[in-house]
Amino acid sequence: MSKAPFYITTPIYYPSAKLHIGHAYCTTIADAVARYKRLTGHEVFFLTGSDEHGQKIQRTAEAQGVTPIEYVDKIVDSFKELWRRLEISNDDFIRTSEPRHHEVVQEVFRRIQQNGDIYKGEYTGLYCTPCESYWTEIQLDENGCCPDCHRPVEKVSEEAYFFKMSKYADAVLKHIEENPEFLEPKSRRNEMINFIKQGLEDLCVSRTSFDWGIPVPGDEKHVIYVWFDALTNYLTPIGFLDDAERFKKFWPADLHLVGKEIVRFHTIIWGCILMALGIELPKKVYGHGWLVINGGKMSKSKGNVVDPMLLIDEFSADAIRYFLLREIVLGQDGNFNRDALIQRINADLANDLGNLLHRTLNMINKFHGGELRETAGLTELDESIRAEAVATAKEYRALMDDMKISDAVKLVWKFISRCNKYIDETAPWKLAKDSTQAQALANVLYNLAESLRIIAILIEPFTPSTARKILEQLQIDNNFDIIQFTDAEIFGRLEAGHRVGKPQQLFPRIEL
Ligand code: ME8
Repeated sequence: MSKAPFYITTPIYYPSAKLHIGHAYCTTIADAVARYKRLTGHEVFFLTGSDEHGQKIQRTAEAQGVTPIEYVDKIVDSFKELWRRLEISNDDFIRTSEPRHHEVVQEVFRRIQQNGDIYKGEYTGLYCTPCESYWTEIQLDENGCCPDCHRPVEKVSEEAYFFKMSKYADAVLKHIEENPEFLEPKSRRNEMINFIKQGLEDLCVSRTSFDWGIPVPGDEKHVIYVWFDALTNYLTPIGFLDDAERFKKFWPADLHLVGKEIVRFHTIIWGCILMALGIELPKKVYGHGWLVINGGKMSKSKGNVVDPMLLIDEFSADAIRYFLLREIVLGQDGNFNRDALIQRINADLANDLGNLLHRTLNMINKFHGGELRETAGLTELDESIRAEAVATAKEYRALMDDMKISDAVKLVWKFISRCNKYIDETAPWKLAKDSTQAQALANVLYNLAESLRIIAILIEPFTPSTARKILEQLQIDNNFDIIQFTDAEIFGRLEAGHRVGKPQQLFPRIEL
């Protein structure tokens, strides 16, 4: 059976500095979705990358006495290293400085220009260099600064190319209004509808004041506006220019996951570009919230950034992934707090999950020499834990399909707590002392091992390394290229006679 394709993207990150935990948040959510989709039998293409052009990068490189490409090469290596350590399962990494991307951007520009939707004119406007964004007078904040980053804007005047966004405004508005699933959550959708209703001006899509960018085809003193260049990255690796079949398979993208401040670019500007190209719009743009520290956005200029690499060194990638996915409700802002992180590690990972695994394997080893036995004559309690396992997998699927990721995490941990309670209720150490209870003991130990097998599959999108470790200790093949979500939907896959391994600690407790 051919697998349904699923194309998911993160934004491509600016290599203007090292990435912080806020960037890692975005990529971790995308990774959880990508892994879940693979588990449920999709052919996933998961893209992330780096957005390397623009005046800001050029200026930073100059200030450091290196060329832009020398500057970005080093930073992009650090992105890749972070994603490797965080176990991000991206299928490709697009760099906008790559020739494959230049070709696509120039072709997109050329096609729109040939249609008459890109024209030459004179631009006078207010530009925020750090955000690479043009603003109109009315959009500025109360101090006359950039409404996003609140830094001063510059008045620029130059010959430039314009993209006829105004021509597509109504069509994009209609698309947003008529397709509620196109832009989520709902709050973002209302913002964009209001934004378009205020009127869209044509967009300036070229600059002449610097040259670190992709040249306008046939007029090389202009470079293409960095957002026009960046958004087009989503078309580059799926065969837009060179593989029509592959392009048809993966486009329209199933999900562009982006931070809330760039929803405007991904729905309105990108929507207009795609319409001008005569290409379908992505199926969904999801605008997530920000990771904040004491209520303010984490940013380099505020000096409040948290380095994900150091957190991984200290607590492990899975602990960080768990915290981000569990603590922050997708679509809302969430607070990053070290004490809260440590509490989650201790309570949920070391205690609830770690103890369940440890106690289960310990008892199977101690009472049954590490072997699972045939079950028979189940009690109501035994039946209820089995029913709850199956119900958990079912509800989990519904939540994940609905992007309710933190709810899905909580649901699995509710089942983990239920399993721990089952141990307390059945008291296997007492059953082991009573020879008339041999079957009851076999039933409890089997149910626990089987529940852990299911838990391991359900947590793989969140904490992949922990999932593999649990299966390894249960001595079950832990190759997630083969394991499917359906393996978690059926209780009773483990065979009597199966031998489990010795327990090993999953998460050490952290002293506060
Ligand atoms: O915007 N919390 O790049 P970028 C949550 N190059 N998310 C955060 C965050 C925080 N504290 N800080 C940043 C760009 N992000 C463009 C994208 S796509 C064609 C071009 C998220 O490196 C932010 O919301 O500034 C955004 O989605 C992503 O990191 C990249 O930000």
